Amino acid sequence: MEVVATDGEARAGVLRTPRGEVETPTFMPVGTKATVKGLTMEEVRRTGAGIVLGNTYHLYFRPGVEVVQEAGGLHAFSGWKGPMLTDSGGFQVFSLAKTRRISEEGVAFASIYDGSPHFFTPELVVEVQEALGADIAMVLDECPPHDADYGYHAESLRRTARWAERCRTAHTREDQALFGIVQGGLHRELRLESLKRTVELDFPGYAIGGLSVGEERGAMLEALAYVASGLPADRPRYFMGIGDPVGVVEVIGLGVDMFDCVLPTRLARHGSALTAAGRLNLKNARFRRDFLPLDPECGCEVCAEYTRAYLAHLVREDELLGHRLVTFHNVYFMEELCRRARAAILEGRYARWAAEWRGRYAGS
Ligand code: PRF
Ligand code: ZN
Repeated sequence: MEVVATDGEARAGVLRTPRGEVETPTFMPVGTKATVKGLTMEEVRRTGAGIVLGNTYHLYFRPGVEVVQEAGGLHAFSGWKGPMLTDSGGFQVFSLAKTRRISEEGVAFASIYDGSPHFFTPELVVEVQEALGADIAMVLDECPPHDADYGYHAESLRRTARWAERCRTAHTREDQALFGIVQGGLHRELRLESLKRTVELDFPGYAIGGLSVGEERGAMLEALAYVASGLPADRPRYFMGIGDPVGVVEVIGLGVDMFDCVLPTRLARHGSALTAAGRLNLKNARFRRDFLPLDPECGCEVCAEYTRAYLAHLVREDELLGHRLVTFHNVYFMEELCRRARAAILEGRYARWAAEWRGRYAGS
């Protein structure tokens, strides 16, 4: 990772991977099941996205690692030619399973697909991610509820650090970068302990996990600020799971380079469009005869061709095309937001740009 410019804590950089370079800050659209729901990979590319995320958890169950491997890896299987990142599956085990049993060895849980019992260890999730073949893989971590007690967070972050070390030992692919994940909840000393232990393992990149999980924004930003300031400046910083435009502008201001979230694509499927003036719920009656583009300031191909009235009609009728077009626009919107943030950082006007941007964006 090359940091090209800084402005306050914000960074503009270039992330180098075996499958090409990505300008940062960058929003990674989520392709949980090796598809960004509704879009072809060629369309994803046209949104300006540079790197796409996949999920070990889901791909492990369906279609299964062997199928992806036989296809020649996640890139060949999905048709995405640029860089890819896979999350380790830890977060999905903790967020999706009704019950799970954590031990030093790993985590036991039931599959969301058929209830069958499974056991993820640091070694297994590394092996699976090596087989999937993304350019960036993540260590197995535990993301406890933010309001778990102090003792639990302490125990958990130490186990996550030991798992991180086991992941690093198990990791063999030289054409794949393995990122560490900082946990520790919202307690300053625990965050700093997790930071120290994770950085000691000397990963080529670091994620900040366990945030944006229901805690207050102020507490989230405070925790992010002291983690980010302690991470090595020459390594990429990935904030896991933030995708609301206001939050994104805030975390970029604190030095985040990469982030992902299902929000922009999920909102699209529910008929909500992201615009410079805030979110539009296309199911609202006021759009039935609104012949403006979704966002008059947007340069995307959907805004060039279609009106709010048409898209509102498709969304109301639950037409496939409606979901597809709004998804395209929303992902483009996030990538454009990143490009503008980057330009502002390069020109040393990030704080001013962010305040102006926030002033025009209604709600969150
Ligand atoms: N860990 C992992 N993936 C994640 C998270 C985490 O803490 C989050 C939390 N916002 C989203 N995705 N491995
Ligand atoms: Zn658009």
